[in-house]
Amino acid sequence: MGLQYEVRDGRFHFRCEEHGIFLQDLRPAARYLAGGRSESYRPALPGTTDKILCEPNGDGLQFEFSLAQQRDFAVIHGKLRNLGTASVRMYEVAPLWLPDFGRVAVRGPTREWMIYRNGYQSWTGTRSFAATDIDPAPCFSFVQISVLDPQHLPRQRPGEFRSEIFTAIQHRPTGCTLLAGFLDARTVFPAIEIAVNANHCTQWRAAVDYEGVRLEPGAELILPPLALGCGSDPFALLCAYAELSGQTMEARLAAEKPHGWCSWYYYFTNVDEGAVLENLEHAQQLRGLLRLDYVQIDDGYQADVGDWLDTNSKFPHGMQYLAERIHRAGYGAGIWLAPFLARSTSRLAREHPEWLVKDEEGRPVLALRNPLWGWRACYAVDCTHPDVLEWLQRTIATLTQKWGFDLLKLDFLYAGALPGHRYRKDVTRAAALRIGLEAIRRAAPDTFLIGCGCPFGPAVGLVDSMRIGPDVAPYWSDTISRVILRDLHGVATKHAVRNILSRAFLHRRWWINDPDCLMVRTQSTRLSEEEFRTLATAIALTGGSVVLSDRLALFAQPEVERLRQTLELATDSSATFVDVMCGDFPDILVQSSAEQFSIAIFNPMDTAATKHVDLLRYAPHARSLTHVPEFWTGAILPVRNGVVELGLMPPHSVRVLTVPPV
Ligand code: 9PG
Repeated sequence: MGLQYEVRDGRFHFRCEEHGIFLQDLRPAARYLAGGRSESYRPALPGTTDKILCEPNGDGLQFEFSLAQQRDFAVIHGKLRNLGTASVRMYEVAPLWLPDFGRVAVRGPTREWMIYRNGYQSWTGTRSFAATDIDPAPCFSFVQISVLDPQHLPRQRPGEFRSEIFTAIQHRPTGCTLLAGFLDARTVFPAIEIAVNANHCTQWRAAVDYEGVRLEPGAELILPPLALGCGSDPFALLCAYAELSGQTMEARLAAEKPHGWCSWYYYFTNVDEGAVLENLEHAQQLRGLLRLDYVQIDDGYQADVGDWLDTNSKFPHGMQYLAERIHRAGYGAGIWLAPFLARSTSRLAREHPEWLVKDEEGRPVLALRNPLWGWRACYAVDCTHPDVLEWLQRTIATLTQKWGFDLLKLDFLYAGALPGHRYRKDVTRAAALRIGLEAIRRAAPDTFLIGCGCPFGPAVGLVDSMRIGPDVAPYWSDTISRVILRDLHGVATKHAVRNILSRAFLHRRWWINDPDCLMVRTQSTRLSEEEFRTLATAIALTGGSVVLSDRLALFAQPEVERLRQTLELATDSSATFVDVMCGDFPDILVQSSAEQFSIAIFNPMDTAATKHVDLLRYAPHARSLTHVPEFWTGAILPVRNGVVELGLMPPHSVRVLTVPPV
């Protein structure tokens, strides 16, 4: 039984007695500018649930809602109409907003709650927080722009959260969970904003930012539908929500996920033609082991950031030559670019300053300072400029149709949605990004597109795959990731693994999840054996692509063995359960398919910990087992009263128990 809903006393009420979930006395709200006046419209609702037509206000704004049951969710569909005679500029529009006297509660006191906070883009650390925690932002604003939405930085006060597109709140002791999520985020950035006191939410706003877009007389805004659901398995709720929203947004789901090789995590910007050819040659030796679908050249070939068709001197024969060589070796050819970034020194930025997103003073907006590119300012490309769209299509058509690349890794896409002034004034930042991505898709209808550094909604239905976490690195964490990135956001294997787990349910529902690369090397890395296994387990058991990023010439027995084991564990299906609500880092994952049933237990902590797992809780079908094997070590562990003792688990380690499939 799902949430019951009614409209009473002019307000929305949702409740589920079974799970102790109440959303009481909520109202819709809109903020807008009319003739320079800042106004709000927060009407009472008439008492029906199928066509809720609100009283228009003095400026002629009118909300219309309908409530419907869609699968296990109660869904609010809404429209905002301008019946007035003057155009208004819309800012925040919330189908559900909590006035002072309302209440949103989940079973018990908020100190027993966990709140899932989804991040803005691929690299934003995503985890659940205790309701009294602080959601931390990186230290410097030039770092913040590369992982957060500069328009909506976290408030960094205890108990205040903004979760992009969707959220879940769980009463931890009973498991009772409320899920709230918008079903369509393709052209807007919707979010759920929450603040709590001891017993319930004092703020609860499911809102869409229209950023001042005009609503002309007679026109209407269709709000993205908002789904509310409840249950006691938050991961199952998130899966069901991802399924429904993925269908609403017409997600693109490739039949098969490709495996590949990527130059970045061994060569970084030092990649050259010789390195690509060398790896191409050594890739042949992996043939019996790994179905390698593509070889992808990452950052480092371009003359400058923005000038994607000009190659630097490390690639003397140009990129078409390399694409041909890759094809001749029997692989698909992949190439990286950051289509919405231009470095100040690039031909693009110098010849077309009018193509850049501008600030109030007309200066180009800063999009990135990257130490690997010499710290020089990179600017954001204005995807709403008609000449930019033409340039984009020409560039993409050259890379794919002329040069023959079959796969594009589209990076730093957040730049396309940075706040600022654009050529078109009638579109949101999200819509601007989507316009750019649409142009790319038009120019390359059959190319496998991977989004990276990308706000999620605008890419659904356009990319085939999406990076769902920060970059891996040949280390677990470092001072920068711990201090500046607050142990949460940006580059670090720890941060990558956290997001691979916390966003696992999006796989094959919004796209193919890209967990980032696997490094199997045993040299030139600070990752320990345990840390390697943790990364490999997270990648293998969440179903995403396996992409190697090592120098293949250095592969010896240990590397081959690591790869063989990882592939033995790898699956194509989304995880069946991840304890995403347990706090900083999910520590249990279950993968159940026709071929395998695996339970992974993580110790993400910096200290060793004694752990056990209640096998029957996760694998009730394994009742008769007296022993289970641990996948990585081959150790056989006894099952006593349904419990497996894992002993002292070292820091950053994992144990994978494999039981027969259901
Ligand atoms: C290439 C890399 C790889 C990698 C991407 C992305 O803030 N920064 O300076 C920053 C630099 C690199 C980065 C992310 C952020 O990584 O995720 O796989 O393609 O670009 O430059």
